[in-house]
Amino acid sequence: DKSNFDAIWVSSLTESAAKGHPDIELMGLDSRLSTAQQILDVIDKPVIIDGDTGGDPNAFEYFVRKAENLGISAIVIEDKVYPKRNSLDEESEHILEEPRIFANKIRRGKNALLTNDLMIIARIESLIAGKDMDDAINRAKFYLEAGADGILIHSKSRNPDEVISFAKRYKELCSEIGMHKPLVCVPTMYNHVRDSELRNEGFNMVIHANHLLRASINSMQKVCRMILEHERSLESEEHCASISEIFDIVGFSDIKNKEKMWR
Ligand code: SPV
Ligand code: MG
Repeated sequence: DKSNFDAIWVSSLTESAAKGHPDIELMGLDSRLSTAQQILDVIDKPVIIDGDTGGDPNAFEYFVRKAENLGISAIVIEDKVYPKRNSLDEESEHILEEPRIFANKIRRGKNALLTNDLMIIARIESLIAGKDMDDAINRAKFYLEAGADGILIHSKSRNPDEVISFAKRYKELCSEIGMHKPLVCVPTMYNHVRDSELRNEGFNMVIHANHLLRASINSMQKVCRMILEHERSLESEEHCASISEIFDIVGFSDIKNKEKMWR
């Protein structure tokens, strides 16, 4: 469907950046939950939360219960050691968690849930941390057997070859263990590949993780500069949404129509 997205990704990078913080697990998962709740209050799409490392297994149990209560559809946690660094940073050292320890966190999370309504998706950072494909596939096996509802394979390569070869091996693994769970990717770096191509390679979900925040930063900076330069806002108007567009988006126009109808 080219007219609309299917779900909302509550990204750690963009949630932190929107509040002026680096993406190093400073904000805490309660902040992520509160942002997700604000979104769920006004949007009727499934919400997927970026749960970073998920914290320790005890914290993770509380986190999944709170997310379940809010009506969140899925949580993604990544198999790095707290506090993680953003995966796209070339300079950071990305330290992976032991597969068995991370698998246990997933198991604890799944067991803490009261319903089957919240998916826990395990995000594999092997390729981010410079490990090989065998490491990534081995982890996928551990996590699926621990009850993960899906696998996200992340990559910061400019070329999609590594995620595509993971997808092939993942398909074989799923047949081998008799579990066919969704496969997810985040093509921020290999952004020339189309969603339909990724679907053909076996991906079930594609997350465009940060483009709305990046687009708004560009516009906000441009408009700030224009207002300062011209000492007025006239010139910046064409880069701004109109006030009536805001009224439409937030439902005010709808309220006015209803009030007219019932007056
Ligand atoms: C995010 O959007 O916060 C993500 C994806 O986790 S990435 O920034 O690529 O790590
Ligand atoms: Mg993140």
